[in-house]
Amino acid sequence: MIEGGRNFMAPALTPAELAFLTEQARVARGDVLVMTTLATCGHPGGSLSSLEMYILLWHCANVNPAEPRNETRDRIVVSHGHTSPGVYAVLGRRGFFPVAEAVAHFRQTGSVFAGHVEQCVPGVEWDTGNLGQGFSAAAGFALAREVRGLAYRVFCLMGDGEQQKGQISETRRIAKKFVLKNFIALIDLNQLQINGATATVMPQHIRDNWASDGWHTREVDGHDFQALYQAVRAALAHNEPTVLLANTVMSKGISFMEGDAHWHGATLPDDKCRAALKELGLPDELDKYKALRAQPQTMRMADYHPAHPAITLAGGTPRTLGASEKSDCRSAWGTALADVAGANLADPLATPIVVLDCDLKPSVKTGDFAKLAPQRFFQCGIQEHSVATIAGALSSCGVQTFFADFGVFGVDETYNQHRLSILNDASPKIVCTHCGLDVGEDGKTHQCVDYVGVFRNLLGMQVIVPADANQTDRATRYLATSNRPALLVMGRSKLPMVLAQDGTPFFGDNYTFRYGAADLVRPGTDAAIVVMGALCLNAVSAADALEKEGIRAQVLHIATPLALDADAIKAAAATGVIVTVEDHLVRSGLGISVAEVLAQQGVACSVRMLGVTQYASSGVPAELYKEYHLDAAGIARTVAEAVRGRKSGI
Ligand SMILES: Cc1ncc(C[n+]2csc(CCOP(=O)(O)OP(=O)(O)O)c2C)c(N)n1
Repeated sequence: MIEGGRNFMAPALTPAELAFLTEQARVARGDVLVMTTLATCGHPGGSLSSLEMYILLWHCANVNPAEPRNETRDRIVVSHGHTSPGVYAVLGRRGFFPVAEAVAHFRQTGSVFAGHVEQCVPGVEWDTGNLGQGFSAAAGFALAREVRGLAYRVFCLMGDGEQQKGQISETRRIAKKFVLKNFIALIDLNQLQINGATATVMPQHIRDNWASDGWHTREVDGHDFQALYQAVRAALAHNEPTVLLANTVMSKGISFMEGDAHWHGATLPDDKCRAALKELGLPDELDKYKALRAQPQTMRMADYHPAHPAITLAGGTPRTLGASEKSDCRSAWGTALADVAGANLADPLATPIVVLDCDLKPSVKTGDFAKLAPQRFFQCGIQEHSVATIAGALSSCGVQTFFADFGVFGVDETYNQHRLSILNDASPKIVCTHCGLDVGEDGKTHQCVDYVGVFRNLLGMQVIVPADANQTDRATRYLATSNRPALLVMGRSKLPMVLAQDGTPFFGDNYTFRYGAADLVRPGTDAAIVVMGALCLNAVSAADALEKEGIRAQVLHIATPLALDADAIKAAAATGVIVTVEDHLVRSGLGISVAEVLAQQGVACSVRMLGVTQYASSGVPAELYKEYHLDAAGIARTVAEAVRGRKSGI
């Protein structure tokens, strides 16, 4: 075995190294074919065209199979994650795990060796296969290196069909703007994709596209180890992002598979696999691996436990606005963020805080932070898909990452990017303003009324919808110190503070945000208004009006709709009437969540749900609220009807 991990220091590969790498390629080709034939599915074509690049990088980069998560390691990200057979074969042969385990159990239920690469496999940096996203994740790793002052390199491998994905051009520009040094992209130019020739499926000008975005480009033979080695060395010598355009052949090495798009995602039957092994001069071990596949796996996904980087941040000094003050929640978030950043700026051990912005700084109130820490504020333009993925990757590298945006873009536009961040155990903080009907006059294209419904599908994601500026302040400090992914939801309007019965701010000096805790703003025994977010004020006004009619309605505010306090909901149900109130689609938000808790607890209670029931028109938020009975009068009316209905047995 030739020693690996030598950092591309030597001027050239030695003949002994070349011979070693060539032999690695031969046996790895056999691994790819056997594992895909055994699984009867998978992607041999691209695996075989990218194979030399994988072997070269994992052999020469600064990686150590004994310490696959060492912080100083070079990051090798495979964005065309369907080439997992090639990745597993190479990592196995490089000593990250026994290659036989991957060959035998590829794509088998319970195994870590999934159809597309996942980071439960030692050596894999990011779950990919949603084409275009791996490159953004790689940019996130490169950005983390700049922010944290580390010295690793980032290599990202992609397919040529993958270049059609718009997210790649977003990332290209971001990488160029922030001069992400030692960031090298390699494109497997095998000129084929699922439906045939890449030029026919979608004509593109790959080299021109990269060059016009300011990347240094260089062509190379993707199957020639020495040429690849020299190209990588030259790229590393450049102090700017470089792309290597690697000319390759799909299914390289197997005469009857080469250059045929069919083998992008088709596997050889047994007899053809045996013939291919023969052509490679390898022993026919198909039957041996068939027997192994029937044996128990030793690398199971269930045994994989991701290690979250610790967050070391002080929460700063909470700020309480007085009973007579008004503020929008987004200003409170911006002020609290800057305060937290300021409180930690001088501490060398504090986790760095980064804000990613998509041309909305004045509206999403990240200006104070940008002034305070300009080197940690990244203006990324209107490129939300890339930014969402970069946020996820950055957050997984010991950087507390805030992605601030409008709800429609930060939630709806970027759902699959966040989903992949979650699959990668990342912990981005997504901060969305202008949510709900509160965005008002911008109209339905900008009314994000599904933030709970959409994000409830992201397992592990926290969703926080504060009631007023004071609760926003505390929630922001909680987010800054949390190592779990989260969405902070805010509207647009300036509003008064929620007050306790004694007239002081309900979320006052002694209040601490706790995820999953409900806020009993008003006690009451005749009915319960269970409300989410800034509509809490209307709910309190409704409760005050109802009291004058002799109906004592409690107001239970829920800031964490995905983590309901079951005891608080049961207590609300004990009144006999629950009216849920939300600036969100009724069918997927708070009301449904409350009903779910009641059903799970076996509690019978009349529930009426107020919220958005259709895509609304433009309009002043107060008028839109009135239309959907979400103003104080509408809430009071609904509660009174429900209470009367209950008493008369309706
Ligand atoms: C965003 C996205 N859209 C579609 C797919 C389905 N898909 C998987 S591979 C592939 C073709 C990729 O072509 P290329 O990058 O050239 O890879 P190669 O065929 O060389 O393996 C497609 C369309 C996907 N994985 N991700």
